[in-house]
Parts: sequence; structure tokens; C-alpha cells
Amino acid sequence: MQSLSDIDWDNWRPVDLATLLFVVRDEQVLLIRKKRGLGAGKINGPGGRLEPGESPLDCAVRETEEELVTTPTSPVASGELQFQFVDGYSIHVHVFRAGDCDREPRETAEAIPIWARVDAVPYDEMWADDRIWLPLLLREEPFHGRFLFDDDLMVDHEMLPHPPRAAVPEPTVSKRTASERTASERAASGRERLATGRRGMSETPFDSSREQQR
Ligand code: 6OG
Repeated sequence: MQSLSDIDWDNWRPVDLATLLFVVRDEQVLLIRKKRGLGAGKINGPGGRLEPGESPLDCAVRETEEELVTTPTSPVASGELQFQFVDGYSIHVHVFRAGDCDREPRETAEAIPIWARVDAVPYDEMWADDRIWLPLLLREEPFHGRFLFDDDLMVDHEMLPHPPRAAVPEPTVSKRTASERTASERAASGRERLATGRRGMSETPFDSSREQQR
């Protein structure tokens, strides 16, 4: 697996579903120095993996409360990120944005809060993909990105032309082969399957020994 084109995105199933949430207020964005979990040591937004039966929005709010002891105000969906790692792990991240939070964020066992100016985001200390899509979130533009990582190294990336949206019924699609379908139809049906949130259904083998680190 060397590039995104090696991946069958129509049948891609993430091992994990997760969230990120960014409070943007007064030309500043609320970030965290993450103390544990996937990406420990890096700067990121608050967020984490969905619990069984939990919606992405509920997860984003819960994780922000757990990590920073503050509740985001009226979060809205901003974009989606699909990450494939070459070792077989994969994670689909729903990203939210909020205009405020109800009290000043506090350090916890999981995270240290950092308010960064929107024109001085510390990308050098963040995952490599962030500098591609976080500017879109800050400009309130929807986004949908796909990324291939080898550990911390971003091997390939692609921003799709259309933001994810609810899949529309495709009554005629089943009569055609996949190659006859348009790219947007294929993308929409893939998103529909992702929206069902089937966890642990990766097409590629997942090395569970790595899960400890994650
Ligand atoms: P926990 O281990 O905290 O859930 N995450 C990523 N975030 C960015 N910006 N880039 C990536 O590139 C990421 N991969 C994972 C999503 C994992 C958290 O880490 C985020 C979740 O908030 C590879 O339970």
C-alpha cells in the first residue's frame, strides 16, 4: 500500500470512528497538547473514539468535556477525514467547530489546553494532515480528506471536491457495474456505508499489538 489509489474506497471500513472539535473564538482556536492515546505528545483538537451507540456529535462534546472540563457551544459538523495507515489500522474522524465554550478550559490527565491565534497555528507540532484541512475549518469551508500514513509520516493525501453529505437513494445503481457509476455516486454510497458505523470491519489485517499504543 503506497498511495491512496491502492485503496478500494468503495469497500473501505474504518477500524475506529472518532471525532475532533475546534472552538474558534476571538481569532483564537482551542487546541490541546495530548497526553495519551493516538498522537500523544502532539498538539491537536480535543476528541477521541466513539463509544458504542454514540453519535459523532455526542462523542465530540463528551471528549471535550473529559479532556478540558468545558462544554462547547452549539458545535456544527465541519468535515470528515479518512485515515488509512500502512500497517492496516484505519480511522474515520468527524470534525466539528464551535463558536465558544462555557468556561475556561482546564488541564486534565488527558490534555493541556492551548489557545492559538488562528494565524499562528503550531502546525509543526501537529499531525501532518492538519495544515491541509484546518485552514478550511478556520475559514468555515466544508472539507473531506483522505490520507495514507506510515506511522507519523503522511505518504499520500487527497482533498475530495465535494464535502461529505447524506447519501441519496440510488435506485438505478444496482443495475450498473461499479465502473459504470459516476465518481460522485461511488463516493456517496461509500459514505452511506461509513455512516452505518460498522466498527472493526477493516478490509486489511489489523495488528492488535499496535492497539496498545493507540
Ligand atoms: P484517542 O486515541 O484519543 O482517539 N487522530 C488524528 N488527528 C489528526 N489531526 N490527524 C490524524 O492523522 C489523526 N489520527 C487520529 C482523532 C484518537 C484521536 O486522534 C485523532 C481522535 O481525536 C493521522 O481515543
